[in-house]
Amino acid sequence: HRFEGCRAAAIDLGASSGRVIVGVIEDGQSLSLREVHRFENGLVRHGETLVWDMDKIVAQVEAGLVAAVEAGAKTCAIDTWGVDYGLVDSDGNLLGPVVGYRDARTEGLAAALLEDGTLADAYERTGIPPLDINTSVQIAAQIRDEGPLPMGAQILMVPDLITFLLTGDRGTEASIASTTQLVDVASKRQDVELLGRFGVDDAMVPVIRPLGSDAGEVRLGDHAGMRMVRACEHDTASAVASIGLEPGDAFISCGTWSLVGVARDTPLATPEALAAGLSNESGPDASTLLLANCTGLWIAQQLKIEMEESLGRGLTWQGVAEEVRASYASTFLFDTEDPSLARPGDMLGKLERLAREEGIEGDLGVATLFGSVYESLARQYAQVIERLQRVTGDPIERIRVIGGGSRNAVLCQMVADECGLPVIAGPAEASAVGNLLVQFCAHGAFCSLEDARRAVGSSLECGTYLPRAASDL
Ligand code: LFR
Repeated sequence: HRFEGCRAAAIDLGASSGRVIVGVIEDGQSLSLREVHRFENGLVRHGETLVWDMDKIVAQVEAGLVAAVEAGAKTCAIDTWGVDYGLVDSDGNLLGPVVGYRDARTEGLAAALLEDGTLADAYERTGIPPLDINTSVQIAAQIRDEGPLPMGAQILMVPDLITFLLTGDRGTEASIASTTQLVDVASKRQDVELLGRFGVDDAMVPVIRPLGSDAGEVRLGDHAGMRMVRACEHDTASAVASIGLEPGDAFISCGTWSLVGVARDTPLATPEALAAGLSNESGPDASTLLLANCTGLWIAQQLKIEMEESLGRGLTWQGVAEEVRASYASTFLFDTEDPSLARPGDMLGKLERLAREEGIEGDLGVATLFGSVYESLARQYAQVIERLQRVTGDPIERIRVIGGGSRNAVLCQMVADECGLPVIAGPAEASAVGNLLVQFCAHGAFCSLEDARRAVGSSLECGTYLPRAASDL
């Protein structure tokens, strides 16, 4: 039976948590998920710099993989956030910390690189707008601060770095590579000329390997035998891989970030798309994800931590949602893309200032604060949906909210209302599901991702939210 032994582990790392999820195909038609390991993640200070604690992350991933082997998983694959990288020398040593995209070293640098010509044609070439978080911009900041990259060093994106540390295999994959702003949008190969402008020669970037290819055996001591597969290593692409998008569908992949976009057969790197702030990232099945990089649950996550401190009690997401549902009345809306909100620290103070600018004084409370965050996010997403329709000329008729944010019923309803469109919410573990489906295809259990989704789609939980007329609100 071709489904026999069809067990795989997804390592899904987000900015606020990491998890290892074992997926099993039962009878060829339902996918069951079991989270075997979860840990908290977040940027930590290393002197003045915001970095990822790679030792902790790798140790946690290994603990998760041991549990996954014990649960019978035969393969694993990893997906993570985009843009961040580590440098590895020819002996395989990690050179310096892995700096996080929220670090201030790149502040204003994308605009400066645009101005001096380095990134002048980068959008046409790569399909990625000049953003301070891009790998390209981070490399420029590193070279500015530390001098040329060491001879023989290789730039490994976070999932590639972890793959290397687990198996010794050096390589990358199209979706994560596309977040660097250093890959040619048409050929999906490294843009050697653009790399050269950053002082990077092509030996410093690994080869882009095909989806589903083998990345070696995981070195797990006594727990031998597990192999690593290259899935869509960018969590956004993995999340989109979990759902079958119909014509007229847009997606919102909602976690710490929200990626609002559509899947297309071809890139759209026109001046209009650039003016609309749209990225062309590499998606599953050779698709291009035309999307805007929006703030997701980040503001709410930071707010929750600070509110817990100031209230002196724990808050649960469920409890927050109930308070918002019971007593939120639209009060103040703000620009969720305000750059000051992207950096950690004093989120409460920043929101109180924004509220005062709208003439709202006094203690805001949980319902008003979180309700305003969610409504402001929903309004931002509705604006992006408008922009996507205008730039592509294709009407959007339905929204798929995927990722952790799909569990947030208040937010999903607000998205439906603000966009005036039905929302299908789920799967919540979209990135892990997309990651697993690529592995099952690599095992030969399905002929294509489409085939895999068709087989297991109905076993994935999804909810529906219909837009309410303004008069019902
Ligand atoms: C989401 C995500 C976004 C990317 C951001 C920073 O987790 O991968 O797609 O723009 O993180 O890397």
